[in-house]
Amino acid sequence: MTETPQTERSLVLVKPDGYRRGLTGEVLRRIEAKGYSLAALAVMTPTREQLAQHYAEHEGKPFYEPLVEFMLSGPVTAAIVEGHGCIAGFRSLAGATDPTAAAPGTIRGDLGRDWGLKVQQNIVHGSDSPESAAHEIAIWFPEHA
Ligand code: RTP
Ligand code: MG
Repeated sequence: MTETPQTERSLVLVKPDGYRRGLTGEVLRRIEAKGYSLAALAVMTPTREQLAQHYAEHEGKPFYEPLVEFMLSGPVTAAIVEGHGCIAGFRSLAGATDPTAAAPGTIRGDLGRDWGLKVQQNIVHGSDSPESAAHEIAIWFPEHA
């Protein structure tokens, strides 16, 4: 398949729960099976500073501190996903934030569950708009910003 250049990009993370559970390959498989491309891929241990920037919109919310601690709990895999419509398309693949409510067929619906913790551990993150994607790509892949 060919695609015109200047296609859309999304920043996807396989969060520490996905990494620990060995689901990184399964998430990447679903992204590729959908037809999107991986433009960059790296396993990394995020810093508190990166997470403060990434989750700035949630600062002050009750789940903010547990969310940052959870994201610091182990490696994540960061990816730049590429393809027309991939921002909405990946969020559709991911499913609802709450894995209990997420539809079967989605990553969170098929592979996630409520573990009774302070914050939802829901396997993946995906940018929610072109503006967030640009902001998040600059945080995780400054060389691709
Ligand atoms: P994401 O940013 O990770 O793609 O997820 P999202 O848009 O579906 O969810 P968002 O509202 O942006 O929340 C960011 C992450 O915070 C955790 N969260 N836990 N009440 C809770 O336990 C709760 N609320 C939010 C989740 O890990 C969520 O993905
Ligand atoms: Mg979000």
